[in-house]
Amino acid sequence: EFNIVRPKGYTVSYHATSEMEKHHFGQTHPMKPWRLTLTKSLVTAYGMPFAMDNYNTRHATYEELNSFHSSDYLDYLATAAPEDQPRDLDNPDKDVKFNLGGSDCPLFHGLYDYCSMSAGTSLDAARKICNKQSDIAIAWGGGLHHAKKSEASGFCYINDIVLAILQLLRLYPRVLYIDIDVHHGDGVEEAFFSTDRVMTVSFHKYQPEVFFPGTGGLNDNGPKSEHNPGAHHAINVPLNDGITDEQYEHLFKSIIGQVNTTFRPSAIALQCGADSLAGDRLGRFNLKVEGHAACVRFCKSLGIPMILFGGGGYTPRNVARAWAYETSIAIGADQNIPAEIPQHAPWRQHFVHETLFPTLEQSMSEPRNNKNTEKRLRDIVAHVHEQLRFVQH
Ligand code: ZLS
Ligand code: CA
Ligand code: ZN
Repeated sequence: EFNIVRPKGYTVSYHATSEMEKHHFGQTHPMKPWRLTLTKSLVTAYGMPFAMDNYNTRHATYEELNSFHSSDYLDYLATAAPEDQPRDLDNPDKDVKFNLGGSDCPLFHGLYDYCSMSAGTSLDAARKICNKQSDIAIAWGGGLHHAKKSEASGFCYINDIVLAILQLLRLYPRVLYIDIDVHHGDGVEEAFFSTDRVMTVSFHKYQPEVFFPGTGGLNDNGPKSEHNPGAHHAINVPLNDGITDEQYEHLFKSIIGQVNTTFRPSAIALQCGADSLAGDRLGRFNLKVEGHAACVRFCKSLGIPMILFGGGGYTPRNVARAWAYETSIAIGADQNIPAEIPQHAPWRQHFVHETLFPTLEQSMSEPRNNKNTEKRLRDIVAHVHEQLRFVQH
């Protein structure tokens, strides 16, 4: 293909299943599992599978899901039928159990299969890292960071990230979780609130009452009770509309650079939600594929075993561009792949602008006003620096 060869000295594994991509949340729902098909077809059109170990994933077992989620919740998830959805059209979120069946987390046919496949993808990725069979494991079907122990939330039913991190903790003393989805990674943060073996860092749009989920303020650094080892191990980077590549990249490198030297993670779990890109249907930022991908490149440069998860992303062609390009970074082929989408790529018609790197103007008719001042971003970095003084490893 385009001179894409296996990286020397390290292994990248790609975990996916086309079964997952066939599920539908409903006509109008923003979450479109077929964006994974689009991603895979772009990765394949560029010839990247030749440079990776490719695994068709299995379903996670009930016992595996049970390592984080409660049995009550899983039993309902496994048996609830779409017909059980409340029919009160004026108030669709009324009377839903475990937050299942409302408009954000609908019950749909094959829901349990979909969830167990997403989790299976991330668990397989974690196992490859633990067995030292991969240096970077890719699970674009995972990244569902809002799910709670006994509750669905924000399009997420099973928290595959928590399950994967629990696997990593069997072998690695400290895991760094980084979340570049435009939403706050609340479910993962909460799951590891009381341990100092996981540090969570989420970058997100923050505007309580207006933007989901409304948590993740600058001063939310984990419960500060006296005997909680997890205190100071949650870092939040609350941002405003319209942040640019340059600002985001600078912020990301200074924060993650500092976190890396103080926390000294032995493994990294990076949630790459693509709804932080410009032109996303639910997002608010002005990031281009280059700015988003710079985060992946920086994490790779730290030379620590890493899982790349998917997450949000509601403009499928942009999701596919970002995740395909980030796959090329993982295998070290980013210098070799041409920006032009290959002629023979199926679905090529989806990529209106036939390049991997659309400009801001191509991504959205009217770029958002940037409401992030340089002063505010400096204050955020200073606050994080203060927090890290409490962290000693
Ligand atoms: O991070 O804002 C909310 C909650 C509501 C407002 C929307 N209504 C429908 C329900 C109650 C307060 N929910 C967010 C969830 C965002 C989840 C992001 C997930 C992730 O990217 C990780 C995967 C939200 N924002 C937008 C919508 N929901 C939303 C937009 C459009 C629709 C269609 C389908 C359903 C109802 C109409 C819907 C939800
Ligand atoms: Ca985030
Ligand atoms: Zn999101």
